[in-house]
Amino acid sequence: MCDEEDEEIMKKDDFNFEAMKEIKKISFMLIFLFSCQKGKQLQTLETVATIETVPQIDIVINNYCLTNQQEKIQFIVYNRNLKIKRSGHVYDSDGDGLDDDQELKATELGLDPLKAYTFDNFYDDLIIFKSGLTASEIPSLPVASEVDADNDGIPDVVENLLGTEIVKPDSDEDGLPDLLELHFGLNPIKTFDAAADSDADGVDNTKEISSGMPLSESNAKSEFLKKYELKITNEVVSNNNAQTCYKYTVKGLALNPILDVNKIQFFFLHKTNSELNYIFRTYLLTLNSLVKNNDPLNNKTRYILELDYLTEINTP
Ligand SMILES: [Ca+2]
Ligand SMILES: [Ca+2]
Ligand SMILES: [Ca+2]
Ligand SMILES: [Ca+2]
Repeated sequence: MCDEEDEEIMKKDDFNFEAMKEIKKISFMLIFLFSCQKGKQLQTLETVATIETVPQIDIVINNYCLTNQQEKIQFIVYNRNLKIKRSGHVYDSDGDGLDDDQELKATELGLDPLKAYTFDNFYDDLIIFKSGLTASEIPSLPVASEVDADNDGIPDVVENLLGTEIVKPDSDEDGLPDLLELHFGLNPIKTFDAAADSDADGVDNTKEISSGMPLSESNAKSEFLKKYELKITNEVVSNNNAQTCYKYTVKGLALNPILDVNKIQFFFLHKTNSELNYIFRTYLLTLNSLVKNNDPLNNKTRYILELDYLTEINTP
């Protein structure tokens, strides 16, 4: 499948890969169209599941505590192994930001949909895919290390290629960190797209991401999407002179049932005085260790998980 939505995202995804372009000047669009043509000849994984086959989880996060000098700004959670589209669920088995189908269609690269780093270097498959490089050119990439000065999940050498800043997790300061923008097909060095409404449905891109909705398919008139909209609430559970503690409740995060472990990405943003602080953690969710509640009304399984922010999330 090479749907219009994906083409649209790639057209918008035109940020600066100058360093890579110097290695080989190939436009992303051409590469993408080429891979789509190839994909038509391939057998693909069954990546779109029906609504009945995907379980959901409710997550409670306790002890998110801020001092008087700190201000709560933003909280986002998403499942790196699954995306929701109007047509159904799309799987990303290795959680690298490229759907299984996209990886299989990029036959010239030989990407492994079960491995985020097919080439065993520090360039994940998403970066390789977007670079426009061919497999034979990959060894010519600058030698990488895991040094990640701003601890945002993108090594310095990769940030240099992307044109993002190595000491700022949110290079364009629009409230969405670079890695999150990459995973959702936004541009990490242009501020306009966080507040833009790509699918013109009245919900801006930041709100779409934080409610689990697709950025480039209108939410309107879609019963399927309504069923999967995340409900996130927070309440103050203690408040004294030194700090305020919150409890976050996330209702209805969709899970990939094919995998034993789902990569859940948490992103907390607060301000200390005027400076933004990002906490960005991947939580590995093992499905068979979870409390399971049946939801006979909706004929599906609902999982429940309670986490402590201080000990289970806010640790490297
Ligand atoms: Ca993938
Ligand atoms: Ca970094
Ligand atoms: Ca940003
Ligand atoms: Ca929208």
